[in-house]
Amino acid sequence: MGADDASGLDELVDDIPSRPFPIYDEISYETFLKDHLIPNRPLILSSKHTADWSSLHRWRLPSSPSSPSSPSSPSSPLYSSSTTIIAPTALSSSSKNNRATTTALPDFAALRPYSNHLVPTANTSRRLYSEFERTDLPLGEVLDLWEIEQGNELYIKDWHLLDELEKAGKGVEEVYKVPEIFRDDWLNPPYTPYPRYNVDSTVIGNRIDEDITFGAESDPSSSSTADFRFVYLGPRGTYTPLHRDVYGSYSWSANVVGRKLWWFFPPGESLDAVRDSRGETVFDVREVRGGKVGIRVLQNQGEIIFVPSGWWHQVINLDFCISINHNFFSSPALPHILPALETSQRRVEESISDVREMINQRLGHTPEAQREWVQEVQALLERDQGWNWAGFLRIVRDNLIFPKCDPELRPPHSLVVQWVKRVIELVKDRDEMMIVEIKELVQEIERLLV
Ligand SMILES: O=C(O)CCC(=O)C(=O)O
Repeated sequence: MGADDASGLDELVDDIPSRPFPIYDEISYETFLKDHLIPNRPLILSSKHTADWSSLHRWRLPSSPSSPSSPSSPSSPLYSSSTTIIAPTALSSSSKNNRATTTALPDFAALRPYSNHLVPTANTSRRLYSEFERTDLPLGEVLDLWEIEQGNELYIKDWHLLDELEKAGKGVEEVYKVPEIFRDDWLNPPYTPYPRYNVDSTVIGNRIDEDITFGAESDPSSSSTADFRFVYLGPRGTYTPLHRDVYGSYSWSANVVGRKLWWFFPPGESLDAVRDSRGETVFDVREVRGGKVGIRVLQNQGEIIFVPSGWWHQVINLDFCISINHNFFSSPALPHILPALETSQRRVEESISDVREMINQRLGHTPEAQREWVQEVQALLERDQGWNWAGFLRIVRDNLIFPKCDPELRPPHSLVVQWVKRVIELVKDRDEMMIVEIKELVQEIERLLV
C-alpha cells in the first residue's frame, strides 16, 4: 500500500472514535511525570503549545486557496482530501466531522533557504525490508517535484534541520521552542534557542553577539554527538510503517502543517491483531481490517503527541504535513531502556554466533575468550545500533553531572537516584563489567549517587 492508496483515508478518518488521550492546554511537569512519564501513557498538547513557533508562521501559506501564490491547486491529492485547506476551512456539505478541520498549505518558498540540505527521502511506494527505500536528496530537488505535483510518494524523514542550523552557528529559535515538559532530554544536545557558542566551557545557550567559534564538542553537557531532532515533510498519504521507537526512547511529534492519523498499540497488550501468518507484525496496519485496529488518534494541525516508551505506532499524513519530532529519554525511561538494549544485544549476538565459536576454538573456553567475545559484541552493537553499554552509561553519567534543564522540569533527585541505582545493579551482574571502561563508568556513576 502506498501514497496512491490515500483514497481510503477519508473513510478511515470518518469513524475514528473520540480521542482517547488527555489533551492539555496547560500541563505542569509534575502532572506530566505522575500521569504520563511514570505510568508510560500518551498525551496530546493542544495547539496552544506551538502557537508561538516561528516555523508555524513561516512554513504555512497565509493565503487563501485561490491565492495565485499557492504552489498548486488546493484540491490536489498531494495536499489534502478534496475538502480541506486553509483556515477557516471551507467544507463540502458531504464532509464528515473528522474531515472538518483547519489545515494550511505548506509554504515551499519559506523552505528554499534550506534547498542545499541533503535530506533522507523515503519512497513510500517502495518497501525495503521493514522500511522504505531511502535516498539522500537535496531538499530543493524534492521541493521542485512537489511544486509541479510530482513525487507524491516521497517522504522526507529524519531531516536534521536543527542540527544543521546549529552547525551553521544559528539558533533553533528560527524554527521552534521545545515545550518545557520535554526539556529533560538525555539523548539530544541541551535545548537552547540561541546559537551555541564556544566562548568558554561554562557558557551554553546565551545569546552572544561577537563572532565566536561555534562548537558542540566543548559543550560539557553534550554527552554524545548524536542528534535525534527531526523534521518530516510529506504529501497526503505518505506514511511511517508500524514500529517502536529506537532504544526504547520516548518521542514527541508536533504538526506544524497538516494533520496525521496515528495507530497506537500499547506494550504488554497483544499485537496479535496486526500479526501476519508468520507471527511478524505487519508493515502497514491497513493490511488488517482496513486499518480499523488498535487505538486510532487524529492529530490536528499545531498539536503535539507524546509517544511513551515501547508503544508500537504507525502514522499517516492526512494532508501535506510538516512535523517536528524528537526521540528522547530521561530517568523515568531507564527501566524501559535497559530491556531495549538487552534485546538489541541479543540480536547482535545471534547474528555473529559463528564468531563466538571461532574465538572459543582459538582460545578455548577461557576468560580471555569470554572477554574477546564481549568486546566483539559491544563493538558491533555500537556500529549497528549507534550505542552500546558504555555509550548508554556515558549518557547516564553526563546527565547526572550536567542536567539538561532546571530542577523543576526534572523528577525529584531521590527518584532519579532510585532509577539509576537499579540500572547500576543490573549492569553489575553483566559480563560487560569485564570491560575496563564499563567498570569505571559504573564506579563513577556510583560515586555520583552518594
Ligand atoms: O510522523 C511520522 O511519520 C512518524 C512519527 C513517529 O513515528 C514518531 O514521532 O515517533
